[in-house]
Amino acid sequence: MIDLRSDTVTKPDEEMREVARDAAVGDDVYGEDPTVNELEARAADLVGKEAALYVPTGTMGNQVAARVHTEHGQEVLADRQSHVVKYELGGLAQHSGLQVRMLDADPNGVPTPEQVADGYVAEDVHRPGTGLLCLENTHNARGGRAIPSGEIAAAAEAAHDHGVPVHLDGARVFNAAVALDVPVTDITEPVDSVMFCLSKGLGAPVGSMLAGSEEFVERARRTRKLFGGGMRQVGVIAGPGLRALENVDDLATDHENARVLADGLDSVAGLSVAEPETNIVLADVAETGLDAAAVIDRLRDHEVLATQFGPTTVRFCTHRDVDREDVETAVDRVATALE
Ligand code: TLP
Repeated sequence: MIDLRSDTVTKPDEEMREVARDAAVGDDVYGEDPTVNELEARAADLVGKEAALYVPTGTMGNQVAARVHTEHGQEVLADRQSHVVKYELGGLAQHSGLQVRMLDADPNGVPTPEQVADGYVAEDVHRPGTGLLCLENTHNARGGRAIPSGEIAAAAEAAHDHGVPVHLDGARVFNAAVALDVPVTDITEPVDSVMFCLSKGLGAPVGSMLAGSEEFVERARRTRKLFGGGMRQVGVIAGPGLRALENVDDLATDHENARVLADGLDSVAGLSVAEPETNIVLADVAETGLDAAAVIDRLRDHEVLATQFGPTTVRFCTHRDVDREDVETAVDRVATALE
C-alpha cells in the first residue's frame, strides 16, 4: 500500500525510537521534564519567539492560541478554507465562544490588508469586536500554497493597525520556508503566535509547538491544562520531536516528489492537477465522471491511499516514508485504477 493520505502517517524511524527510549524525563506539569524544556527552548529559538509550549496536537495549539488571544464572544477573522474553520470541529465556538467571520482569501488563502480592514468590527452596543486574525502557511486546503512572508506581514500589519493580534497556523510552516527558500523567521516574525507540527513532514510520531511571547506562553500553559493537555513524563515523545527538527531540509525532497507525482497524475485521463508548491497535490477528478469518494475507493483497490478534499477533489500528500519510486508506482496504479 502506498499511503499518500497525509504527511501525518509517517512512522518514527529507528533513531527516533532510540531517542524515545533514552530520553531524560520528569513531570512536565511541574516543568521538570528536561527533554520537553529543551524542545520548548529550541522551538522558540527556531521561530524567533520568546517562548514555546509543547502541545499534543496542532488542533490543540490553534485552539489554545485562540482562547488566549481573545475574549469570549469576540469574532475571529479567518479564510473560509482554513483548517481552523473547516477541520477543527467548530472548536473556536465550542471552546472559546468565538464567532468566525470568514474571508474569501483567494487564491493563496491569505487575506489582503483591505479584506482584513473590511472584516474588522469595532466593539459597540451591537457588535462583539474582532479579537483575532488567524492565518495559515502552508495553506492546506488551497493545495499546500507557500505564502510569501510579505503577504503574511501585510495582513498582520492591517490587523495590528486595529489592535488585533495575529495567530499563524504554521502546521507546515517549515515546508513554506523551504519552498520559498527563506528563513522561517521571515514568515513568523510579523505574527504574535505560531503553531507548528512536529508530527507532519518532520516525521515525529506526535506533537506540535505553540510559540509566542513569554506572557502569551505562560497563559497558554494554563489553557493547555484547562483543555486537558497537561502531560507528565513526555520526554519520551518530546525526544523524537527534537530529533524531528533536524529533518527540515529533507522537506525539499517531499516537494520534489510532489512535483513528480503531480506531473504524472496530470497526464492521467480525467485528472486535472495544478503544479504543487510544497508536498500537497490536489487533483480535480470531475472529468473522470466519478466523484472523489468513488475515485478514492478505486485507488484503495489498487493499493494507493488518498484523501477526499471536496466533492471532486482528491488530496495526495508526499512525506518521508514515500520515495521517488513509490510516487512513480502510485501514478501507474492511479492510471490503471481509472482506466
Ligand atoms: N491536518 C490534517 C487533517 O486534519 C486535514 C491533514 O492530514 O492535513 N493545521 C493544519 C494546516 C493542518 O493541516 C492540520 C492537520 C492541523 C492544523 C491540525 O493538526 P493535528 O492533526 O495535529 O491536530
